[in-house]
Amino acid sequence: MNKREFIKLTGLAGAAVLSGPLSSLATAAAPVKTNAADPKAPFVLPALPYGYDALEPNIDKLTMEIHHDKHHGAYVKNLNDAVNNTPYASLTLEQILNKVSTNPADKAIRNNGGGHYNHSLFWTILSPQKTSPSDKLKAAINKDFGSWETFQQKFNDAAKSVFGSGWAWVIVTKDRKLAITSTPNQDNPLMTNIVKDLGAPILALDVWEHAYYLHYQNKRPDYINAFWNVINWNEVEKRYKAAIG
Ligand code: MN3
Repeated sequence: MNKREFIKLTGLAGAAVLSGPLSSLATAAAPVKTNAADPKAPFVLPALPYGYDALEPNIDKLTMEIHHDKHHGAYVKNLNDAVNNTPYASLTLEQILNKVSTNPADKAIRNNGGGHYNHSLFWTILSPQKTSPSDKLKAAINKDFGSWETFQQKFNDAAKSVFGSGWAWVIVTKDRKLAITSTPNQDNPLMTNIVKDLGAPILALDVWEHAYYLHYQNKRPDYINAFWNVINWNEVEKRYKAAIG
């Protein structure tokens, strides 16, 4: 394997060529693989790193099947269609997020590029194995939020208060601090020209109804509580370390 192939596989390509204040933060971005063999479909749906039923009873099998295969699958297909024959076609996903704007002409790329990035990240920060945050991460949480309980409460409040569809995030800001934020729809904290609270995402929760409605119906708070049982803290830690450099 040559260096270029290695970079592509490990997802570092986008980060390496990004410029601007988020260039180093984007190193922590989800490793989104591209399929260079097919220039008409540069983006591919990543496989789930566990079985569809692996997160039961916290997240049910049917929700995972529809969410990954149909919803995420559609974001990938629509993103490929949207970038085709545009200047975006030659960019990595991280570069697209950095460039995309509120211009209505960017709408499909914004929604589907965000959708592809956000879900690629989301699958990796879930795990059927019980993990726990490291002492290092806990110390950073205590420093930036005061206590674990405050951190958890603030994250839950952010997730509950998204009106309609969107995401709650833990990010590392450019001054290397942890922060909690939320975004509507498929926007995310790497969209330099769109969102106010920018940073490297290390934890994310999808609060679109498609993420929980089959099992939890209108009870979003129950889904948020269950989410804490299936967080892959090893992955969160990896992203935290990459973000603080
Ligand atoms: Mn979703």
